[in-house]
Parts: sequence; C-alpha cells; structure tokens
Amino acid sequence: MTMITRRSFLKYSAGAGAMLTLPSALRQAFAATAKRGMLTKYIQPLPLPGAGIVVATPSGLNQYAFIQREIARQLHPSLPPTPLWAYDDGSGLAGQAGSLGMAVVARSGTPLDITFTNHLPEKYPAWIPVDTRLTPLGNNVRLMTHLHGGFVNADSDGNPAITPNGFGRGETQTVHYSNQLPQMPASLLWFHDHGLGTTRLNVFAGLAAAYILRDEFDTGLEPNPIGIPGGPYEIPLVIQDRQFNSDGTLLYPTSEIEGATWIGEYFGDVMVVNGKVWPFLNVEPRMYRFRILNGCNARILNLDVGGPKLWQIGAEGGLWDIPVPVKSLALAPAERADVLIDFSKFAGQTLTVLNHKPRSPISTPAPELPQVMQIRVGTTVSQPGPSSIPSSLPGRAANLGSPVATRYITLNEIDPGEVEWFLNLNGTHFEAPVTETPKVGTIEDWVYVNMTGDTHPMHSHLVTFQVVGRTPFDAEAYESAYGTSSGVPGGIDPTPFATGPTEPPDPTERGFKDTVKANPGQFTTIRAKYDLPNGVSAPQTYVYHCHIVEHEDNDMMRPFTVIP
Ligand SMILES: [Cu+2]
Repeated sequence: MTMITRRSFLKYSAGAGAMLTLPSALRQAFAATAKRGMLTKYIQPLPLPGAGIVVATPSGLNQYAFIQREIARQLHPSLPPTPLWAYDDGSGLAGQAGSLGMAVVARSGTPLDITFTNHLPEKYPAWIPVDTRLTPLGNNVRLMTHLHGGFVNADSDGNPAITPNGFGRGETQTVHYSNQLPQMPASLLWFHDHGLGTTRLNVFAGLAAAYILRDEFDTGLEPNPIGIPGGPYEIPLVIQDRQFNSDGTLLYPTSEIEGATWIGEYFGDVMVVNGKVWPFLNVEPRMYRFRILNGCNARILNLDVGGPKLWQIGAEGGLWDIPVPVKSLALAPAERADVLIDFSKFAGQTLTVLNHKPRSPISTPAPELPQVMQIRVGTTVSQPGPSSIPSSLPGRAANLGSPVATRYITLNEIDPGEVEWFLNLNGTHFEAPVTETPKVGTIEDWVYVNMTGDTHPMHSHLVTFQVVGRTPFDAEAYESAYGTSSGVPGGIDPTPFATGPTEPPDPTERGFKDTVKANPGQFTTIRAKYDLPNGVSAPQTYVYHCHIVEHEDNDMMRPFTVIP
C-alpha cells in the first residue's frame, strides 16, 4: 500500500476546477446523473413544525417511542413519491410532508426516555448501495440512533464502540437523554442514525430529525425574556443536498473502482430544505429567528440570504452572551447556526438564499450548488415582534481553564482512487484499541492535524468544546518526518512545523461547539472538559469522528474512553 494523501493527490491533478479535484469515479457518477435543471425551483412551501414537520407526541411522561419505518413522500411536484426511512412517533406520519419530518421539543434539565424500534426491511433495498467491506453484518439493515450534541451515558449514545452491530429488524434501542445543564442548554440538536459503516446511507435514506431544547429564557414563544422572535417567527432550516432517479427514488452513486461500492463524498445536485426540494418561505417584513443545520452528508455550505444583515446568536452549544454580525454562514456538515434576520426594510422583495463556494482556508471538492431556497417578504406585519437586536443574551462564550493534557490527532487519507482507499485518524482503524483516555472531570486540548487536502468537520460525542485556534504548518515536512503507509500516527506534536502564529477562532466560533472545521494546511486546537452525566461513572466509551459521513464510515472515526 502506498501512502498518497489527498494533499499529494491534488498536486498530481492537472487543473484547478472543482470537478477536476474529484476522484474520477465520483466525477463520472456525478456527470451521469446531473439533472438539476429538470426540477422547477421555489414552487412549494417550506415545511415547518406543525405544517409538514411532525412535532413528536410523547408516549408517556417525558417518554417517546419511535419506530423506524419506510414511508413515501413527494418531495417535488415533478417527482413520483420517494421512498424514505423515517422516525414515526406513533402518529403514522400523516403530517410529514418531506424527507425530514420529525422534531422533538424537550426542556433543558428534564431528562427523556426514548425507544427506537426497527421496522425497516431485513436487507437493504437496491437504492441504498451498501459496501459490505465496511459493515459488521453484510447487507443486513442495522440501525442505531445517536443524539448529536447529547450529554448521555455511553449506552444511550448510539455508539458504535459499544454496540457495533446496531439493532436489526424488530429490535429496540432504549436510551436515556439527560438534557442536563450546563452541557445541554437551550439549543438545536439533532438525532440521526449512526450505524457502523452505514451512517452515510441510513442518514441519506432519511433517518435524521430535529431535537430542540427550550428553557425559561428561550421559550420558543413571543414575547420571551430574551427579546428574540418566537412562535411562527422562529424557522428551522435543515439543509441537505440530494440526487434523484427519475422514478423518484433517492440516488446514491456507487464507486466505479472495481471491488468498491463506497464513494469518498456524496454531493447532491438538488437542494432539499426541511425535506422539500428548493422550497420557498413567505415571511412578514419584521425580525425572524432561523435555526440552521447543515444536514448534508459531505457538502460544506456558505450561505448568504442576499441583502439583510445576519446576527448570529448561538451555535451547537446553545446561545452566546452577545449577538455577532456575520456576512455569510460557512457551515460544515452537522454545524448549526442560530441567526436573527430583520426583513423590515425588504417589504415586497423576493430574496434568494444562495450557497457560495466556501472561502479558503476551507477546502472541499464539492461541485457547486448555488441555489438553496427563496424568501418572499410580504408587505404587512401581523405581530410586530422585537424591534431591535438584543445587546446581550443569556448564553455563554466558551472560556475553559488550562488543559491537563494535549493530544495530537492526525487526519489521513490513504490511496484515494484505489480500491483500498480509506481515511483514518492517527494512522489506524476504528477497531484498534482505545488510545484517547481523558480522566473524568479534567480539561484537555485536542489538536486535529490535517494531513489531507480537504476540510474535515470533526465531531466529538459527549462533550461540547471551545475552539482555541488554528495554526498553519508544513504538512509535507511533518509527513516526511513521521509518515507511514497508513498515514502519520497520532501523538506527535506538529508545533515544530508551524509556519506562522496560531490564528484565533472565527467570531462565529464564540460559544461551545460540537463540530469544528479542521482545514488543510492547519492544525486545529479544541478544548473540552470531560465530565459525565450525573449518576454515570467512569469508564464510559464514546467516539469522535469526521462528520463527512462517507469519511466516518471508512474509517475516520475512533473511540475514546473517559476513565476514572
Ligand atoms: Cu472527513
């Protein structure tokens, strides 16, 4: 096996266009299926909670019982109904309009007990191409739900280090979500499937839903003590790119490399927002709150609403202490932004939400997909709402104390374009023994050392973290010094290879986060406190991984254990 990182792979490619940086197998698959012009944009309304998105009904006091099952929904008037995998709260999902259809609304501080029962087929259908080299049980459908952003015990985490085989047809996963403070403040989380080697496919098929935590300040109503929009003026936006076959089924391309099915990244040629293709949203000329989640498999978004100013008030770890003005929102898969937008000066105008190519140092091989949705601003206000952006918020900036340890985690890509192509952390595989063992209650710095040519959104279970900064470094010199056939092993400080000072986090990284962009040419330092939920004792094992779910599945994921 030769070591060719994406970095050196890029050097060998002849041109600079985005398509040229795609591995040939994926490039061909994309070209063969591109038909984005066939679906008319902005002809169907955005699904909202209670109007196209089902707000889950509890099965008892602080209890929910979900069934994962197959449904079919028309995602665009020109498409036949699309088979989808969905979380059914027992309602039968008659109120679900699109491919993302469920939202749990919970209260910070009040735990929930939830069951997920698998009623999906025994085997994967033809539209979901499994690469059986990556799965524990071949082509059998195995599910496992993870609460992304959850502070929970390892057994409730939906955790492939604990339950590698997941849950088969007829089996039930039972979880306890602590919703404990301060780790789980009012915030937008999401739960999605985390099956080992099939996360990319199970999420693509539809197994993803919103999880909204409220508290006495962030009530979701209007007025509220924070002075931010609520009720119908708070809009969740879950953005996902998809491809479709002409029969309405979702299309997931397979590799053209002989012996491989897995592809390096899934990029759609159609944008789906809250489960509908290229929707529109009618708004009043007043202030709104948008809760935005990048739910794409691999696409890094760079969103622009085309005129009004954006004020970001929070991210993955909840509200900040102050609002921050932002020009455009660069969100990698799984990143979230809580944003205020005032449309009062845009009465009667039609705005298009655009997705620009992310700016350097963010790097992605995604073909461009510029249109997201339309916002139509009306001329009358039925309820005025807040008249100004609040000067302060009841949230927090991330500001942890000194770390007791620093760990160096390398991000490697091996043999791109070959049948053996995989990505890894620390030059090893997921199944290798645990090497990261933070002591419970301590603060650690983790340094993500990117040896590839692309940005990887690194997500950790259990903890939210502070972004400390990013340092430019000479990746080639570091690789020459320490590289092996499976990449650079973990644990080696890249500081001697730094080529400039550490840059502070972006203003949009003010608060606690659970996913961070690790860009090429940099090492990215994050800081977290490894507490466990009340009543849960160490050791507890979790995972951390790239949230480009194709990378996570092959094999950019590692366990870590919080030890006594
Ligand atoms: Cu990655």
